[in-house]
Amino acid sequence: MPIVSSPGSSALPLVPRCDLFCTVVDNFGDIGVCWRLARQLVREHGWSVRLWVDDLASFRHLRPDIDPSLARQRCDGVEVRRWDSDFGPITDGNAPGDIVIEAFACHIPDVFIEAMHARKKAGSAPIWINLEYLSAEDWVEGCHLQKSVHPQLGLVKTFFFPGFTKRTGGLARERELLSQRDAFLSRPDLRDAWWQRTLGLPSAPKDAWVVSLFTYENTALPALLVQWAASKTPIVCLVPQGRIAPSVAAWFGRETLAPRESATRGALSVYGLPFVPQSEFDALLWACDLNFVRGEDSFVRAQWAAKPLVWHIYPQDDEAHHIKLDAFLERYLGDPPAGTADARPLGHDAREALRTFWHLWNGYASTPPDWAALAAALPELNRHARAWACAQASLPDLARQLASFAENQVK
Ligand code: TRH
Repeated sequence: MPIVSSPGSSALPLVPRCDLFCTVVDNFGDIGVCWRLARQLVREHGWSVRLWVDDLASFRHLRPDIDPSLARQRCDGVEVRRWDSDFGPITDGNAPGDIVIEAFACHIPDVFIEAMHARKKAGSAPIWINLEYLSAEDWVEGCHLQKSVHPQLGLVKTFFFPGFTKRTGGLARERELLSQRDAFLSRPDLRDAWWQRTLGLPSAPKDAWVVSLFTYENTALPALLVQWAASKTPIVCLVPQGRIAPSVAAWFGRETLAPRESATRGALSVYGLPFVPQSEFDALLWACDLNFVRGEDSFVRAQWAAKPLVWHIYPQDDEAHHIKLDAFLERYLGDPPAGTADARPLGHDAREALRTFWHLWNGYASTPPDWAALAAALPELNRHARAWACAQASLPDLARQLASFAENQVK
């Protein structure tokens, strides 16, 4: 479709109706991002949101009360619709709302697009948005809010890019997120309660580094586990059920590391974690001193946790993800903007320890990542993580930007 710039047309009602389409490509990031956004548009912006999902079984991992057998259900004020391969004819029950969001360039049904066109002919074209994947690359600013026109139907689609600068669509951040985080971090009793609830331990371990490990399969893992086992400071590693847990179990000579099972070698203790509902995922990140995360949504949440993080980026063909990873590192390791609380530039050693560790964790070379160098930098990285979160929080969040964009289309 040709890129143009032209505004939308119809007036936005008091309670805008939004259709948000989500295709689950794999894992949990696609539905993780969409579910978070749907809830926030309802709770914080008063929208009526219908979330179309093609894989409710995956969704159920994040939200256990989702019933995959139901074509239609309500959850936290969001109408969740099962997006079957046969969308069926357009009726009053599935006609396009005022805003249509296709997440990550998923293909919304032709019959639905034709119904959007019918709305346009009636003088109220829906605002059509393609929500893109997150990237820190420079070109994102130039593409954010670019428009293209459907060659046959004349419908205008706007490309909405999340990002880390004020010329992008921002990051998902709920209104209460940072105050909830700060309450958790300032109250050891909340942290202890989390340990009791999640692992049945009486309290958070003292004098140990606590690390969460939510990551894809990784050939660098055994070398890291060896270093952790030999660490001077004890390491407590929490491993959610999923893609990395079998490799951790295998390193201990076991078949599985089920929830609440543990294993110890030298200074390293590992605990299997249940896959928690998404609403409880932040607490896991807050409870740790260092978080290994992946994909998109956990990567963003780890930044809001204001703790040091190691990102296992989603691998792409031709190593394209390395460009994306380096673009983020460039921003993240840069000096915090003036005026950011507790902002001091990171020292050279801390900066390079993190950069090198991330590179090796993401397969840039077959050298093992250097845990000792990263561990030495953790206090400084901790301060930096807080300054980064604080600077990012000064920008408007993704849902707010989407809502403002939709409102501005009709002014
Ligand atoms: O699961 P991911 O790897 O997801 C993706 C998808 O693969 C997608 O196709 C790809 O394009 C994208 O990454 C970049 O990682 P992500 O994005 O971090 O999503 C994980 C979600 O799972 C996130 O919302 C947090 C949630 N989660 C829980 O709710 N409970 C848990 O216990 C854990 C470990 C995660």
